[in-house]
Amino acid sequence: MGLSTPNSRFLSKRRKILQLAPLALLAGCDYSAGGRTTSFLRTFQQFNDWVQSKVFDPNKLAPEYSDNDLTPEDGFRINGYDTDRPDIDIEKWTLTVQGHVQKPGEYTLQQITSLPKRVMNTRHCCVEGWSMIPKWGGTSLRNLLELAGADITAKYVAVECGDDYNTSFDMTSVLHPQSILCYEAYNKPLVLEHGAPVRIVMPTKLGYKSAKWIHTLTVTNEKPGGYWEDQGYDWFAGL
Ligand SMILES: Nc1nc2c(c(=O)[nH]1)N[C@H]1C(S)=C(S)[C@@H](COP(=O)(O)O)O[C@H]1N2
Ligand SMILES: [Mo]
Repeated sequence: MGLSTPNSRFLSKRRKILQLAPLALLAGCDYSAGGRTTSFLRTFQQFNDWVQSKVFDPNKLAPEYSDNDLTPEDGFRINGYDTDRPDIDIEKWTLTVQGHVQKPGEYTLQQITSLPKRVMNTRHCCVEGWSMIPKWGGTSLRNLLELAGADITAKYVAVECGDDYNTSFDMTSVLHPQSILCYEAYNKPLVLEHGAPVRIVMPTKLGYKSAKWIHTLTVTNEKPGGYWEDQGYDWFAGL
C-alpha cells in the first residue's frame, strides 16, 4: 500500500496539523510565562474544534468498502498505549451509562446486541501513519442513547475504558450513523486485543477516538478530555 491510496489525503493533512503542535510549543518556549503559552494553545485548540464542528457534515458517510478491499484478518493490527490484554471479565461485563440520561444504570451485552445491527467495512486511520479496513459490526451509538433516554441536546459524550484510557466526543459525531458500539469484527465476536466485549468505532475520526474496552459512557455538557487529547492531540480529530 503506497501513498497513492485514498489514505494519502488524510496523511498529508494530518502531518501538517501534527507539525503545528511542536512548532507552537517551541515558539512558546520563548515566552517564560507558561500561563500565557498554555492559554494561547488552549484558545487555539478550542478554535480548531469549533471550526471542525462547523465543517462536519452529520449526513456525510465515511467511505464503505467492498469485501474485496478488506484488510485480511491476520493483518488486523493491534495498537494501545499500554496493554493489549487488560483484565476484563467478559461474562460479568456491563456498560454504565450516566449523566444526562433518563435511565442511568448498567446495560448488558445482551441488551446491546439486541439493538439493530450495522455491519460496515470502514477504514481505521491511526495517527502513527497506518490504516486498515476491517469488517466491523455493532449497533449505532444513537440506538443506545435512545434506549437510555439520553438527552441528545447535551453537548458531549465521554467514554472510559478497561485499560484506564478515555476519550470524548461532540454529540453530533456520536449521533452520526456510522458511529457504532462495536462488538464484532469479521462477523465474529470482537477478540480481547481489539477491545472486547465492546469498543467504539467512529470512521469519521482518527483511530485514537475508537476506544476499546469501554465500560462507562457519560452524557455531559462539560467538555471532557481524553488520554491523548490531554497531551495536545486534536480533540475533534475529524478526518
Ligand atoms: N482503550 C483503548 N482504546 C484505544 C487505544 C488504547 O490505547 N486504549 N488506542 C487507540 C488507537 S491510537 C488506535 S490506532 C486503535 C487501535 O485499535 P486496534 O488495536 O483494534 O487496531 O485503538 C484506539 N483505542
Ligand atoms: Mo492510533
